[in-house]
Amino acid sequence: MSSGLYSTDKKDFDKTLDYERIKPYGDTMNDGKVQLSFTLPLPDGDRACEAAKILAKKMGLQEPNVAFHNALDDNFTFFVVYGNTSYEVDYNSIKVQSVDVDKMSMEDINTYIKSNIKRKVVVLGASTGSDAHTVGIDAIMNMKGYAGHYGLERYEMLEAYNLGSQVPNEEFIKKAIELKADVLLVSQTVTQKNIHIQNLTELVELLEAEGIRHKIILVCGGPRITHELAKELGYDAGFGPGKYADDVAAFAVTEMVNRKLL
Ligand code: B12
Repeated sequence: MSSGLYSTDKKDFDKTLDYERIKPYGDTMNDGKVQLSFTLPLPDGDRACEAAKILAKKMGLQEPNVAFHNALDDNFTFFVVYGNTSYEVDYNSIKVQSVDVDKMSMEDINTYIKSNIKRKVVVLGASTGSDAHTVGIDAIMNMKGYAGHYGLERYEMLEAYNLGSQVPNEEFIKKAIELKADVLLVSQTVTQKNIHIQNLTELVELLEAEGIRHKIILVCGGPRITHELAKELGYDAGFGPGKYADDVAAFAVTEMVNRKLL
């Protein structure tokens, strides 16, 4: 659990900075400048720009300016509006649940496995249920990696299998048993009508019914996944945007060692 509390010495770069009253930064500290983009189902023109400004004011933006507007077609216009927000946030009061593990590089993780687990770790990943999005799970698993982070297939001490998308939970578990997987990685992107919760919950229930949940490190990820949600649903961890193969691998291998799943 990290609270995000800031020590006062961090204020040294600007004396007017108050972590209990954080406002967006535009040109000067605390000016509250924000930029907002949206589309209105209106033809481009002066009246549409005025509509965009009125809407921005109703959203709490003071002195809104339409910085950019562009007709998408005859009936829709895209806007970028710039203005000052009247709101602020108490940063010191914010508490978030985050995965608590030291950063490790691919090399560190391989060395850690060699010293502590002394065999290859089997990792099985998929985008499950009806979810057809593969880019997230590929980012984590593919050899070539993503955003400068090699995927798990590249790790010398991991045996990584990516089943792709639309994998039914039953099939995923069958493969996990067949491969004697140590770590299961589930990707969920679509959240319409809470389908991700349904898919993720069903997987936990099926693993429990098979009597193997406690033997496995179970991790989910995706654009709307938080660590807090993952824990609530019975997962060991959850990872969202900005997290990569090394983050999940570091968590999985330390968790295996902590839980003595060797
Ligand atoms: C590409 C795309 C598609 C492609 C997918 C192709 C493919 N092979 O993957 C296609 C065209 C097939 C598609 C289809 C649909 N899509 Co789509 N799609 C997208 C799009 C544009 C990009 C998603 C993406 O690739 N992101 C890049 C990856 C790298 O990011 P990421 O998934 O977040 O992954 C990172 C982290 O989340 C994390 N992570 C992800 N998974 C995992 C797993 C683990 C274990 C870990 C540790 C970490 C992790 O690590 C990654 C790297 O940091 C998004 C919009 C957007 N710009 O985000 C919409 C979007 C996701 N799609 C959406 C929708 C609605 C659909 C459809 C339902 C549309 C329709 N009506 O048919 C269908 C659903 C089909 C289905 N059955 O699933 C919505 C989802 C809304 C919602 N919240 O539910 C979005 C947000 C678009 C929108 N604004 O409406 N889509």
